Amino acid sequence: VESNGSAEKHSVVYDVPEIKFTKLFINGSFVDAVSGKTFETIDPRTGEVIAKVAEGDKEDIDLAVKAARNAFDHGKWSRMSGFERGQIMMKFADLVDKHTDELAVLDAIDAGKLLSSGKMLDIPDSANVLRYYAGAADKIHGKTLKMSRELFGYTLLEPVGVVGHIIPWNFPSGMFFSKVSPALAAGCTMIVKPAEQTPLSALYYAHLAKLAGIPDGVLNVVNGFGQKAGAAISSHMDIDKISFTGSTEVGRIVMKAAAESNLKVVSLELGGKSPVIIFDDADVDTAVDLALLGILYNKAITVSRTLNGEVCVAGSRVYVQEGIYDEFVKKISVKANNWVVGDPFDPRVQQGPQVDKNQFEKVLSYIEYGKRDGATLLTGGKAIGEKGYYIQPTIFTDVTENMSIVKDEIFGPVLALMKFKTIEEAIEKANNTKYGLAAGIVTKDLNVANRVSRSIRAGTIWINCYLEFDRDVPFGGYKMSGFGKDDGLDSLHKYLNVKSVVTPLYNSPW
Ligand code: TXE
Repeated sequence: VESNGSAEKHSVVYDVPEIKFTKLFINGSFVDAVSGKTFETIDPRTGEVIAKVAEGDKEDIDLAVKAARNAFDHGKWSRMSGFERGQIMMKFADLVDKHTDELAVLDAIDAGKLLSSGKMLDIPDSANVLRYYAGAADKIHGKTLKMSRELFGYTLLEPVGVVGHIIPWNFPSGMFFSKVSPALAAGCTMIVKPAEQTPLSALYYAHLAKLAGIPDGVLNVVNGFGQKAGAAISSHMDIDKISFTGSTEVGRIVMKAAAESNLKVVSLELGGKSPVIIFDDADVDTAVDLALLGILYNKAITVSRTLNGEVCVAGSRVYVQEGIYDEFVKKISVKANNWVVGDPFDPRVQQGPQVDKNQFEKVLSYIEYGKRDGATLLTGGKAIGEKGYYIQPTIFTDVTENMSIVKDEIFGPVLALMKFKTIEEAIEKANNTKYGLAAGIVTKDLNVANRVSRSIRAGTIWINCYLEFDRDVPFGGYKMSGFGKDDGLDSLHKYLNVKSVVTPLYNSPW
């Protein structure tokens, strides 16, 4: 156990297991990249190489799209009954459950996610997301239309076709299934491009999909870099829809490429800088826990689920009303200083490493900007240890709205703490951002909660809670946090086209 002044770093020895799948998964088979190239995937606990993975590029995306188009056009999946599709998806979910331990290990070594969180949350939730959409697969139907003349009109909901999913590294499993499951239920075929930092679990899922009976060509996984494999997806002429989660900058590039190629439909789930507003009437201890949960993504009470701020809805701006501000600052500093940072395999650990060197350096440079701009460091502010990408839980006070630590998405364990007087001021400050992904409100006053929740321009509002995701709750942003919902039945509809059919009711002239 290492002590670091602020928080502690725990280490355990854990051998990297055998990595079974490292190739691309195209048309039901694991294959090398056309170029024969591979890239290294790195363990963020140590900075060491875990495995070499096939590196897909444009030619590989072309092959995957051809397979997906062929599967779609032959109706192997799209014309299978919804019930049958649902049955296969259920089987897929059972296989995910069966391999939970192995999958949680893959995400822990590839993304630095806590093993306990993978076993108890990420992987079981992934299987349940599959089941949720499996249950919807045979309930997809259009409407009978009330026509103004003697016509019979109805709508059909049809799968959009071939989908490209580009996903990030912060939830390698959760993100995979929140994209793939509704698309499968809708009857689409698809290509998934995982993030280059976390290529491993998606390949395992491809293997399980085949075992479950998903026909060849329906689900293809092509690992590779964003500017090559990712760009080949967004500019492809034969992909009908793209579902992207990642940075706002890349979201813009993806949308532009879609517009300049075949005008494929785009949905974007992008960055955030979410506010948590804590009113005077809140219980300060509970509010401190919620604020820490928001930025460090920990749920110590039910189950540890820390993610070191690498979550798009991180509550990275915390506004505390003046009456409880001083007490809040005192209490949050004590808790943050006792936070346990370390190896994600250690069950005592609350916060693992950042995913890679880039993110680690990005977070540390924002901490420097905060200091440079005159903010006060309440806790943390440093890297931990010599090896791996660990950062202390960092809280700044004395921050102003124009500082980059308040404006930019940092995507790490860095919190900006601010004081406010009135509800109007809180609303104005909370909305003073280009993002609009989520917001938290802590108060016992229902009128305040109602007023603030309707005044904040964000896709999700958590009242007296934070990060309460559920598969039936649509998730997505306002403003530059993107558009189009993941989760819930809204997400299923992203993968469906509405076709209108009209015919004369009586005496057709034809
Ligand atoms: O994201 P990128 P990065 C934010 C967060 C983070 C920052 C950078 O602030 O610090 O983004 O992270 C693929 N055409 N989020 O660099 O680059 C890429 O291969 C097509 C928030 O990892 O956006 C990966 O699969 N695709 C976010 C995916 O896009 C391209 C989660 C995301 O990578 C591409 C992750 C291109 N030109 C980061 N360039 C969230 N909303 O949760 C890259 N990609």
